[in-house]
Amino acid sequence: NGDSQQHLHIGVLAFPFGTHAAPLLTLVRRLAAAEPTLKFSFLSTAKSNRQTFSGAKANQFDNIKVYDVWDGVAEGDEFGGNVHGAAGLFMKATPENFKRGMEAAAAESGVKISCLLTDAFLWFAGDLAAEMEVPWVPYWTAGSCSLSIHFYTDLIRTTLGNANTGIVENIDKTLKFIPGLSAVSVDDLPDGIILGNLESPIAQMLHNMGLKLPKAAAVVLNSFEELEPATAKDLKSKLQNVLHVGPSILSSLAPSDFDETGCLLWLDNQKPASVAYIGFGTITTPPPNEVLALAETLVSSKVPFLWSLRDHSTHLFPKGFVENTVAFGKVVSWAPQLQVLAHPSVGVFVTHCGWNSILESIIGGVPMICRPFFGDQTLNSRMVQDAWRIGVSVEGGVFTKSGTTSSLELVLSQEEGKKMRENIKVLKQNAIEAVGPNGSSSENFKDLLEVIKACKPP
Ligand code: U2F
Repeated sequence: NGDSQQHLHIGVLAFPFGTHAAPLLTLVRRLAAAEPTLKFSFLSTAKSNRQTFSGAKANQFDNIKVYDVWDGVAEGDEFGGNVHGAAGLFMKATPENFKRGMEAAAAESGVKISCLLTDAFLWFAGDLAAEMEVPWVPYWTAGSCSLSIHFYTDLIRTTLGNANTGIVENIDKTLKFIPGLSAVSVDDLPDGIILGNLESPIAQMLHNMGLKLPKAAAVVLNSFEELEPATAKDLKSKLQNVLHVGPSILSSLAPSDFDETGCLLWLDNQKPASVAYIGFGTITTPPPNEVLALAETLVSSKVPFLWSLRDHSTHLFPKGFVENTVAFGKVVSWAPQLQVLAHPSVGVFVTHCGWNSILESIIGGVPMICRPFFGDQTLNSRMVQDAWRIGVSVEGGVFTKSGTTSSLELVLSQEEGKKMRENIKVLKQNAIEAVGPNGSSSENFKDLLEVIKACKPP
């Protein structure tokens, strides 16, 4: 009833690296708008909160309160390492930092937390929720294909690896014993599933997550069922309330990015489907030799391009690159990527295959050239090329001048590229329908709301 709903307080725990907190907030905004009586406390590190709520994205919801939690860096220290190091420190600070944050949130609002909605990476939240006697709802910010890999890690290890030696017996083996993953081979798996360091903090975190998922009251994904039907069906049969609610960005209540770098105006002056948009997400820059090879490819092929590259990496360009390509290219430190990919001038997306990038490419109807680096990206790239047929892995797997030239040619000018464009149009239509009235993602979103509203304060 309405009375008890006024007392529902949802603790939202974010993973503060890469593109994790933003999609979680997109989901929370939708929930907060759909049910204004629910109170949300959004907990992440100060740095992540600054980024997530910056500029046009400032918090405009009365029922969402933002709390900073400790990032694990000792006071007075300056952390100079990379994102993996920072994630390690942060994970060491959990769950104590979140516990303290939630205590503050509960004290300030005078309402006990009745549900934990967390990034699925934060596997300990399952135990924390049990301790607090409230349900746990993890949000996987990527696709079902990669979630399935973590759910089935033990099965993959026993089926494909030698349990005694840890040695993979046949590197060509595919994962056809897992629904929806017949196109995937051992080589496509993230480090730490069966190859690489099985004991790394990230590998352990994701393995633990896979083991805890059956405890979740619902498992929410930023994907849509029509994209990965076999995997979605399988996960639904194994876990409670598997809810694909994406592509979340199509129902986002946040305003669009400003076009501070003039990308859209520049694209207005290019020919339809002619431009290569190049971007590698928020964490990765390709190694120097590959940036060089990609730049040389653009110089010699004269393919019009828009390249989003953080300022600190432009020194990797060959000398005079920006000046020599000014007639047909543009380099920016940040692009309004969603709008760029939706622009009719863009013909191909050269991408690292981060999940958000893939969804945005599908929504834009743009085929991809994939150069994955870590985590789910290799697996995503395999799905793009062989399951959905909406892109190719860059010839040779890394950027070389000849391989990149032929991949660009293939997607932009050849029959195969046209076919990819047709395939992606179908997926785009499916995505739009999924979030539309009575669409699968819309219905799943309603179910999620019901799960959250049914949470009783302890
Ligand atoms: C991690 O992903 P990343 O942050 O590296 O990459 P994406 O998932 O592709 O998300 C990048 C987002 O940043 C936006 C872009 C995407 O929404 O539109 N962006 C932009 O607007 N302008 C730019 O110039 C550059 C980027 C991880 F590395 C991946 O493996 C995971 O799949 C992903 C999700 O869990 O998180």
